[in-house]
Amino acid sequence: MSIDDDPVTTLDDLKNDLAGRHKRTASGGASVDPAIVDADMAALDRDGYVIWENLLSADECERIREAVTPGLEHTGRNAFEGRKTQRIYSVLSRTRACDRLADHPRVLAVLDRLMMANYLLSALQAINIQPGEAAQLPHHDDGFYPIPRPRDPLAAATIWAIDDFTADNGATVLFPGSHRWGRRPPGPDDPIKPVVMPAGSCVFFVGTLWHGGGANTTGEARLAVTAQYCQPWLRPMEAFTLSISRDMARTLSPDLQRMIGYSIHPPFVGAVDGLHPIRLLDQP
Ligand SMILES: O=C(O)CCC(=O)C(=O)O
Repeated sequence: MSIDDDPVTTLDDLKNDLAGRHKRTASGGASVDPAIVDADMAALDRDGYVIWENLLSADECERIREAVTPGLEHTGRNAFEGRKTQRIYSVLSRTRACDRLADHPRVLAVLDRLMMANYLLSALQAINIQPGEAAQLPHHDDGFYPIPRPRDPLAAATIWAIDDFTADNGATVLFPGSHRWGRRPPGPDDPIKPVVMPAGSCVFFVGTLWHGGGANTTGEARLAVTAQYCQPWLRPMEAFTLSISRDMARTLSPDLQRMIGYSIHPPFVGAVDGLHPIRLLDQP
């Protein structure tokens, strides 16, 4: 190659996708009608969240419940995790039952616009809020990245209702519009919205939106699965490249492979030995 053909002639060229064999490919979000994504983006810009009802069938919810229920053993260790809330971390390394939630086209279509290319899966967890649980501490999910607000979101979250979410069984509580706030936390006069939605629905919100699990004053538990995502240059909450073996990674969808770290944030964030990490999955 002559110097004239060199793909890098200025430092700005390093921001491009320089991968040879493993160029960036479209995500599953490309299958969603752009007009639908426009409406979702408008809602996110205005409110900080959008609710999609009935994306999963009753059978799909049942399969997820069957897959995660045996792992619901421990209650939380503090008021944030919830003393009467059971959580399963690293769901991706335990079952394939929630994969289609984590790489759902409707979710990816919005992430494709909200985040930089090759955004990452930051967490995949099941959350079962048991009877008697108090409301969770309000928080915003990208609050542990020490970059002052107001700012664009560094992350985004989905919460999938596996049980119906009702106003008194622990439905997630949102503070609409709080994604635009500066440093202040919610106060008693701020309007709140319990995300009442039928099982199989999903609420998507940006990482700057204040929210929390609701109090469960009913006699039944409320099961949900949450998938969270972050910019490709941030450290995800859950270290999936450590919890997922290469053999398991080979069985994942290309979207999930990319989102657990078999991808590059140009020019070299995430590289292995100077090369694209997906090459590891071609090796025995
Ligand atoms: O379970 C919920 O509804 C919300 C949980 C949550 O926001 C969290 O644990 O970060």
